[in-house]
Amino acid sequence: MIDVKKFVDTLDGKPVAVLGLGISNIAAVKALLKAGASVVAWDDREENRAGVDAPMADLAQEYLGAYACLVLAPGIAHDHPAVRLAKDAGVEILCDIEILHRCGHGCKTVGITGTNGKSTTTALIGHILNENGIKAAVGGNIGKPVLDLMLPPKDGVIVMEMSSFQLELCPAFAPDIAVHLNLSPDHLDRHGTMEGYAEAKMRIFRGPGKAVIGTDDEWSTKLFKIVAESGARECFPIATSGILKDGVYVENSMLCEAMYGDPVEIGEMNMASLPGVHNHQNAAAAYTAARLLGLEPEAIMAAMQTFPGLEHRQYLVRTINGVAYVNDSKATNAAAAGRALASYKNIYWIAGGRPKEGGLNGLEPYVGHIRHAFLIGEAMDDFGTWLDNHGVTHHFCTTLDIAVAEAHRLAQSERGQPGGTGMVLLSPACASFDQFKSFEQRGDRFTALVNVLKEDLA
Ligand code: UMA
Ligand code: ADP
Repeated sequence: MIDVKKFVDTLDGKPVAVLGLGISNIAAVKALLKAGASVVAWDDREENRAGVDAPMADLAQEYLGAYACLVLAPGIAHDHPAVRLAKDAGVEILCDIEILHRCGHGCKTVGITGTNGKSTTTALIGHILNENGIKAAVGGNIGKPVLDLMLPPKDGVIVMEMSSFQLELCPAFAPDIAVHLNLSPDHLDRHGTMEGYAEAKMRIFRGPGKAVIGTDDEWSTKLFKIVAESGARECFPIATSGILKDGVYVENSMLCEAMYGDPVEIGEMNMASLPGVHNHQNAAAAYTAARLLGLEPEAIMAAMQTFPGLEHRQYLVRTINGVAYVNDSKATNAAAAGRALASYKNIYWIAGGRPKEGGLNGLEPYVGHIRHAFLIGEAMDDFGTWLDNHGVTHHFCTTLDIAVAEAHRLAQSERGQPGGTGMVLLSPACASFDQFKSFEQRGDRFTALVNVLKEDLA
């Protein structure tokens, strides 16, 4: 656990209000109490207050002007009554990442944001650094609260996945190396518009340092121009489509560096744990960040070869009679699912859950890759209509259990037919919350179901 005493010393003895007792604020409460802060905590769900050893008060009924700050769970909308009270009282609103920053740890920091690929890139950067003897602590939106991390030595690096929600709660923190991958519609219920979403992402570039920015989509190209023209940060573009004269790009699966001169071919993108063009973007970003931290090209590429991949992201669970069963539960929007659909052919596709705005729009180029779709959850009817309109056969399975059984039956029975052996892919293009607690729980269920499938259907 991080020692937050330096932060607590800045509070002039005032209490800290903590709202939302999810994993990051449970860690924050523990760290604050341990460092001697006076804490008043609250969660609107009674079951989430139980077991948290801190004084409780409904913060929406409190005078928040008496508090030093409000530590807010990232998922809580900013129209929550307590947030409005804090704003009215001029009280700072922040999250655990800002607290870590104010502890003056002295380590270098890398922050990774973007709509898709954050966790993969974050884990990959951490892996490359650790493989090369640079102690890296990896946390943030990837699922490990930063205040639960073991602080690396001062020559180590803290690598943090940062969501747009967390960026909005970091008034001062800006990472030494800010990585932005891509931008496509997501979380619009929270940010209102793409402009609002982009504005939140832009916060990662405040302050001095270096910036690594994906330029494969229009929105991110715009962000690149704004940051580069502002001169605030030294900017390095990355791309997977087109050659760059001043950054890092992948062309025909070859990673090329042109950061400080003419392009040089660095190595083939052939790592089994990083399939698909989208992973070229993640690899280019991780490569660039590692270069900016002083590592040599060969050392970075060697470490990429041993990256084990991340569960729930195009993760091969099992192969049965040549049919691969792939868990891509983390694909919670159409753009992410599109990346997986683009990576394979003959797909028996399990999709659905709680749909995002726009549904399956954008997936038109990949309909030819889908052999049959198995639909689940709240999205079933809408996805069914979309697939009908695009000539994709499908059936309604309602639950993941039925979908896995049906996909298995069809994929195995059609083995060896024209078009070749297929693969079963869970890549839902939806949030999980209609039927599961999280995308992890959904992916774990898929894995458990796949692990008990029979090789012989007879
Ligand atoms: N709550 C209230 N009142 C409300 C709404 C919620 O009290 O009106 C309470 C809930 O009952 C719950 C808590 O607030 O107890 C919500 O917690 P949270 O989910 O916001 O926060 P954590 O559990 O700390 O998890 C957060 C990130 N969650 C979100 O941003 C929604 C986790 O990212 C992250 O891994 C974790 O911090 C550690 O940094 C998850 C996520 O879904 C994976 N992120 C989104 C994404 O990746 O798209 C942004
Ligand atoms: P995030 O943490 O941003 O949600 P992940 O690395 O967990 O990203 O990957 C989530 C999903 O997004 C995966 O299922 C994968 O198919 C897809 N994906 C990964 N990297 C990218 C990328 N660079 N661009 C688009 N989609 C991606």
